[in-house]
Amino acid sequence: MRKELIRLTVLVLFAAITFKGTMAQEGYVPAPENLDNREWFQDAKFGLFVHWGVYSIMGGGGDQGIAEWIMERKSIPIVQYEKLPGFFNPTQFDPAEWVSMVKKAGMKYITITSKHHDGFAMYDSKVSDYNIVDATPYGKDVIGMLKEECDRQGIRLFFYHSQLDWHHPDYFPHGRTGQGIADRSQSGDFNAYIDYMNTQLTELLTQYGEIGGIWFDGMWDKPDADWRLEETYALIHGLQPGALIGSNHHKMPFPGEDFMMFERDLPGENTMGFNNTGISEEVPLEMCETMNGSWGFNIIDQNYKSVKQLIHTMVRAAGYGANFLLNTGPMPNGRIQPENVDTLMAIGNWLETYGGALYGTRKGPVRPQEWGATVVKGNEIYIHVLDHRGRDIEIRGIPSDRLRSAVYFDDGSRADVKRSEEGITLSIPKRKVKPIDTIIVLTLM
Ligand code: JFZ
Repeated sequence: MRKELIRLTVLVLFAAITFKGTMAQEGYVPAPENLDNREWFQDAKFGLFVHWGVYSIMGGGGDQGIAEWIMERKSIPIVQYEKLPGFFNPTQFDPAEWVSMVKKAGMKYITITSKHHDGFAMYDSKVSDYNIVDATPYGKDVIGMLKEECDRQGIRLFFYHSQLDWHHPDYFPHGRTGQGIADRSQSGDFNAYIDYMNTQLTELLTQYGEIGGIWFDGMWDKPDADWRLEETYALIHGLQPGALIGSNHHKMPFPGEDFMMFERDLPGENTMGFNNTGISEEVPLEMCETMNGSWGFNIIDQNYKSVKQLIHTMVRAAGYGANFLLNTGPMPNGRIQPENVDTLMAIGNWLETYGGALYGTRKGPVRPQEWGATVVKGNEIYIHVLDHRGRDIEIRGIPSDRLRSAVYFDDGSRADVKRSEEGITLSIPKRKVKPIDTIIVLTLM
């Protein structure tokens, strides 16, 4: 009997521990406007990720692969790191220019760091002076300025908000990162930290009108801590039922989350080593990617991906039903790196011609293959051939019995598509092959 009781207690304890992490907004039912926004989100396909903070001044400190993590990677004590805001003066920040660039790039939304792991608020926060208005010579709320401009130009704004915080004294016990920062507090009340975070989130959800949503990151620092997600998610959905919540915890979505994200990997791929979950069928998907190897501004990282490579990733992501959130790390003067602007303009040019085969689509009947990807919109299937290799392409899983016509997206000329037992065979003559993406539109009956 006693043994049984002990066993039961152990079981219950174990269940409580393993459950705590995934307990979120149980029984959450998305509001109608949330469901509408999920459709909008999936139609939008393409957004700009912005990593901007006082770390941008350091430009990675001459190391490849360091940017917004410099505080932890170089073990900079809090008291020294706190000098950075004093140098942050992005006098050339022009929100109108940023948002026009975003529009020309064919992007529909921006996700910007309201607070990264360094704990510095890039907006006007009342609960801490460690923010851009109170602690920098610039003294202006860049997030508020950007939001106004986004509203003016019809771009939605999301906030990346770090749950991990290397600066706040109540972020204790410490997680697996930031151990080398010597002067972090040696005691603290984690619940007080969560209260503080929820207050900052309340500010973000009440000071700037309607926002797109919150992109959480950092739970992985303390996977077993009680993050009180239930409360945080209910708070956000209560203040703005339409706001979409996502979290970069690299697990299947928890209740209360409205989209699932993949960091620097296509859904289902795991080249980075931390995207080893499945793919949710319940919520919209998004993948984020860097233009070089850094999120924040890095002055030596010249390892830029080509326009072709980025478009290919965007199209493959769409083939999985995922949005493409492409990152830039603005410079400390407030301008976007010219190399990044060039890349974005080139992608925008491509989208101007081919966007009709991407925006508003959903994942296709066939999952992305070596040769490319498929997406659907209404009774049309768009076949994006990215890697042609001069061969016929067999595509299984296309309902060829319902096939009415097959034409090139560009000029509407007929494409050579033969029905096969399990799908279709596509022959593309060399003269029809496009350097980036050859698109064929199948219309079904
Ligand atoms: C996170 C951030 O740490 C990073 O600075 C950036 O903002 C990116 C978009 O998101 O990246 C992660 C998240 C988790 C792990 C590694 C990097 N992880 O679990 O090892």
